[in-house]
Amino acid sequence: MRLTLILAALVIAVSPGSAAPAAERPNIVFILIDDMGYGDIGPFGSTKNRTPNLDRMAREGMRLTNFYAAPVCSVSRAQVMTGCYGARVSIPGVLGPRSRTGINPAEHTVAELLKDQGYATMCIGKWHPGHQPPFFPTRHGFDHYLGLSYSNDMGRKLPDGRNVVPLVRDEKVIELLEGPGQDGLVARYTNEAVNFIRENKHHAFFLYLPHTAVHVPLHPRDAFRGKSHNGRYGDWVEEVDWGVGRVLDTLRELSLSENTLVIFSSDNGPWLTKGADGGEAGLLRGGKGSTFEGGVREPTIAWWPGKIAPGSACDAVAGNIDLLPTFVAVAGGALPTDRKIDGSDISGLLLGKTTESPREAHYYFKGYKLEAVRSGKWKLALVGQQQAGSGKKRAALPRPRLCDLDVDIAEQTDVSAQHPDVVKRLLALAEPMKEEIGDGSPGRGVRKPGVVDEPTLLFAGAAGKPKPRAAAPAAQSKPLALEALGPGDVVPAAAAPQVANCPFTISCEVTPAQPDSTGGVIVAHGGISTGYALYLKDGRVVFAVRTGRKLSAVRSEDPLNGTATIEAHLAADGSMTLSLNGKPPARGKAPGLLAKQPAEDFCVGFDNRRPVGDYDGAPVFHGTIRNLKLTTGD
Ligand SMILES: [Ca+2]
Repeated sequence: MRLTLILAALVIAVSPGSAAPAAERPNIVFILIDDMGYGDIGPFGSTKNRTPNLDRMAREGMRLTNFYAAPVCSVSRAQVMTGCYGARVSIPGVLGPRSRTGINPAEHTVAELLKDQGYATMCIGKWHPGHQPPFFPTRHGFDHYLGLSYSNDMGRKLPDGRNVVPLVRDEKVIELLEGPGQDGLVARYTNEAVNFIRENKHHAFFLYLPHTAVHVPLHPRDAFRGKSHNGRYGDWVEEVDWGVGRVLDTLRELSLSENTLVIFSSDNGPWLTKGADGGEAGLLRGGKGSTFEGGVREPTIAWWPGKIAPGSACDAVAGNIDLLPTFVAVAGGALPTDRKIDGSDISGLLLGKTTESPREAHYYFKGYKLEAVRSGKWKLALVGQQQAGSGKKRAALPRPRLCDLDVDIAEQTDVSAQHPDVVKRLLALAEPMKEEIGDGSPGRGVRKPGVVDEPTLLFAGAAGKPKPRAAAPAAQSKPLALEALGPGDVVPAAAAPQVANCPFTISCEVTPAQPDSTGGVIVAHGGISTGYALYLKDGRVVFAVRTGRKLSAVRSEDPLNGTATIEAHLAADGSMTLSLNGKPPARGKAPGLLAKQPAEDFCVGFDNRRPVGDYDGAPVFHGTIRNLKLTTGD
């Protein structure tokens, strides 16, 4: 650290025009809320939730009204860390507790780049762009970490039956939180943040504070429970507002306000399918999981008294991919030149030097699929978007759909026929990005994720669960020991069921957490060239087989309605059947058996790498999966 500081000082000494002197390097605080909607706080129009501290933050700072995240958690967090679209760094969807992937150690995270500038760095809260040990915050540039490694609804069972999530300090699990154990998280993170600020009051610091709130399950603590006018969701929003107030008050008290840039935002839109437990997108269409504005446009406030104009608003297009370049610029650093960074420095917007976005376009990816592109006020949808990330309406559009967001923020009116020139210009912007990052599968500019061979749960999980390596790799005529596996479990590729040139039957019993669940992977084994998967799509069960890149799928007649036994079979001649609850099966046809063994892991309840089927990114199945069996033979 000392050497780094000396080197940084030397660089500053020889290039005074390009770097901020150490004394002027601002502290940087980024507060990220989970699943908070565009319409959930006072400065963005909420009349239900009382947010006096955020109201004050906005009065003293700038509202960024066109600030974009990604449709889901892990992707957004990867964007914050790398300054790139999540799909570019191979984090296209949500990662489960046993996911093998994470941000590649070769990427330069914002924490690493700020550390190079001599910053003290800490991450407090929900991490989630990969949580196997090589992907811990402490391996990606943070001096210290405290928080839940992933979402608070990704509990795993202990041998005694308790369902817990791990609270990690630095690299050790220090507590397993069950249910009400999560109640104190906002206060705990906030106290930790305040301590970190106090400890570093004489030293430039970067504090990344991604709250576990307000993601379902909702856990406001006693002092806030039942106090808002908007149920427990409002209670938790109001507790978050309290936490923001404490952080800002601490900066004021230590006379650090004028030397600290604080940004507040959310990682994706409100979880609309949770009803009253989810937030609101205000005037925007859609929610979490969607590339409509409601899924990705976030209530964002920037605060830096003396530097950012009080009570101002910025309507230019910006987003969390721009944070890395912006933070590095205000810290006096330089961007890496060995790789493409998608974001741009928006400090000119924050400091009132310009009102023009530095980016010609913003791209809306869902998984590896480019679904829409925006330039200025125009947004062009290339495919039918989903309102809430799942369900109907994700088909090819008869023609791209153009909206003028200046007058149609709710994306109701297609004006493509009136503006063919605009459509042409946006299509021209979209095409190279489809090739580069993806039009359904990874493009040529996608970089590899970090991958571990043997994922761990971070703590000892349910008793009786077979260790992945214990599963028999040999060809079998009896079922593989998969019965004890549940959502989030992974059998590494080498130990996964051997299905090359074998007819096989896969069966299980599933119970979705919500009776109206519409999406989620039940089993995935394979990738873009070979494999098979069982998943929910538009509320129906799909059995898909990929052979030589061709995807063949059969879909259940009936929607999945509560608990169901599922049996899917691929026969020697490629015939496919899919039966629910022993009813006469739906039938389909693949070109034949899988010609080769999938190189990917066998995943339960999610897909840890590239999708086998036509689900988006890597959707997680919420519910239980029991009695999983895979039998080979006709
Ligand atoms: Ca989220």
